[in-house]
Amino acid sequence: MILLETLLYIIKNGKVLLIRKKRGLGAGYFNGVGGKVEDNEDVNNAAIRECIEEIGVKPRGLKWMGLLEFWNYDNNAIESIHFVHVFTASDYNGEPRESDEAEPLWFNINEIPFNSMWEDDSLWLPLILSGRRIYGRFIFNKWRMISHEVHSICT
Ligand code: 6U4
Ligand code: NA
Ligand code: NA
Repeated sequence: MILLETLLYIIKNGKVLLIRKKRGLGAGYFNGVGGKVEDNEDVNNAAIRECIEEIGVKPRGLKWMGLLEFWNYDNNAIESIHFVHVFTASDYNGEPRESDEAEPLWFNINEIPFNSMWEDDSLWLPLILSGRRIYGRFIFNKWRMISHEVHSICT
């Protein structure tokens, strides 16, 4: 099963807005806002919609920053492959608010809570926050990362 998903990081005044995810995949972890791209929706609009749904703000100044692949195995069986398009946003309309999916919190760029995030995040999120576009591929077995690669995308 291949899944198409988004992640979005609002960066403003030297801080990045993360959510503590309250349910679904990665519940309990801090992450960007995001979720599954719907039928007849492009990835950009999905990133905007998920941000509105999860924290009630409309992001502005979106930039496409990368593609991540997560290959999830249960021993020899492949369970799911996630293609995740990552965006940053430089501003937003409205005020972040909690929803039943997510609690929004601001973090200094150099104080990201990697110990409470997906294992892969420390390998690529700093690159994106420093403005680099990336491609990454991460292999998980039973939700533990067993291998990884991250590349800068040339322009
Ligand atoms: P539903 O409840 O189906 O509407 P939805 O919010 O659309 O859920 P969900 O929560 O399954 O989708 O989305 C998964 C989210 O988790 C996406 O934003 C991508 C993100 N994600 C998945 N694996 C990840 C990983 N290894 N590292 C990471 N984010 C990951 O940083
Ligand atoms: Na979501
Ligand atoms: Na969704």
